[in-house]
Amino acid sequence: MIDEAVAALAQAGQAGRSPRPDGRRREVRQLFRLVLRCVRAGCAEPVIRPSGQIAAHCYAAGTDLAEIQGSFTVLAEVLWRQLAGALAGEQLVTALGLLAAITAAGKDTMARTYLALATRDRGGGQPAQEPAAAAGESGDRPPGIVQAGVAGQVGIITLGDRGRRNAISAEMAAQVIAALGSLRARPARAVVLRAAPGMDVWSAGHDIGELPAGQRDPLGYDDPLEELIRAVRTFPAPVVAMVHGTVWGGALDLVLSCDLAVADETASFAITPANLGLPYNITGLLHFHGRLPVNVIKEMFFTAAPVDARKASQWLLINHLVPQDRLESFTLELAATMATKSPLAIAVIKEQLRILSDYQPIAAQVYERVQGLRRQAYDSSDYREGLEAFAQKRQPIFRGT
Ligand code: KGA
Repeated sequence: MIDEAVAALAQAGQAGRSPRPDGRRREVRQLFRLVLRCVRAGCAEPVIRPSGQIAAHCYAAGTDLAEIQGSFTVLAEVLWRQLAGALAGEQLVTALGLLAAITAAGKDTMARTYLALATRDRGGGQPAQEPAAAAGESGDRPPGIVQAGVAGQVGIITLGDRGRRNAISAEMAAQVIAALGSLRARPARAVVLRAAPGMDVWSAGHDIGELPAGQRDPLGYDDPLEELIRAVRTFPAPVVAMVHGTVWGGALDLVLSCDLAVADETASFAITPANLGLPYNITGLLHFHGRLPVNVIKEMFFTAAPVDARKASQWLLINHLVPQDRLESFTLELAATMATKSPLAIAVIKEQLRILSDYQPIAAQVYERVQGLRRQAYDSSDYREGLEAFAQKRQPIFRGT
């Protein structure tokens, strides 16, 4: 099997960092041992820490992230074929599900470690965090700005940066992505995303201080909030936004990217790029477009005004509006119900819906034209004014230039 994996890796051209065959064999053995440990344990947990170490080692060696993740994919494909040949029926489904969880957890951890190291080296100055710290599961670490816990088979991720009103910084995004990775490995069958109890802001949206000051796409593919939204949309189980308090800007994109949303009467929802002079990104607009009628989208984007919970319920921004004292129990019950259903069927249906709603054939010229229009806005003095006004705690004065 190891020979087959080595050959497959060579064929895929994904073993570039260790070109000698014995180097490849060592890597494959190392990954293979990890996978076997997980299979024996019946969960993906044992793959997490070593995957982080492998990623850190490769980062230091200058190896591309795609290359190390590619090794994992090739190994999983080889194992997949072996399992499919050796098992059948329910046993095969269980084994393949476990293999998928192991591969996903390994690749997730690698990506998170890489991201944390790259963020640190880009000038964040913070040491890279171990994934467990972000998931808050070790019990002996100081709590981060994000905590993760479990109730039965339901994972609960809590945004708890009270001082910054849960503004989504690169650090917060990385911690939520890490928590999702750890819940994926467990595996949790549903996840609730919430703000810490008592907060009256669910999230103040993108950390405005971390938006680029102009001449660069403010919401590019690698933006931390975009990465977080993708992590939620590709999480292989339902993610439920439980909303108490106000939701601002990109945080609304995050709520709409969750599979369901439940809110209480304190909730309100505002999408605010017009307050910043910021040209929202195409992917983000599509998230709104896939969920809401265009007149609602326009009113929300053009006024940037908060929509209260009652109206949000009428406009179908949320699935359920419940009394404040029922919010937690209602949301957990809903998540627990989904957790009893077939996880494979749910994961597949969620992925199909994501693929179908992301499918937007668009001509290259049209795409370039839209990007050109957006560039006019983020290169404008209005956008700089929007950022400066926020930093100076005053109303912006927009001139349309
Ligand atoms: N980014 C960075 N810092 C923020 C922040 C944000 N989005 N929101 C709040 N803060 C900081 C704020 O500067 C202050 O810092 C602290 O959090 C408490 O906020 O203590 P400091 O250093 O002064 P504040 O304003 O004192 O709290 P509040 O009076 O309770 O008011 C809470 C709200 C949420 C109403 C207020 O902070 C606010 O309006 N925040 C901005 C909301 C917003 O417009 N978000 C949109 C971000 O843009 C976005 O997501 C995108 C991509 N978009 O719109 O296109």
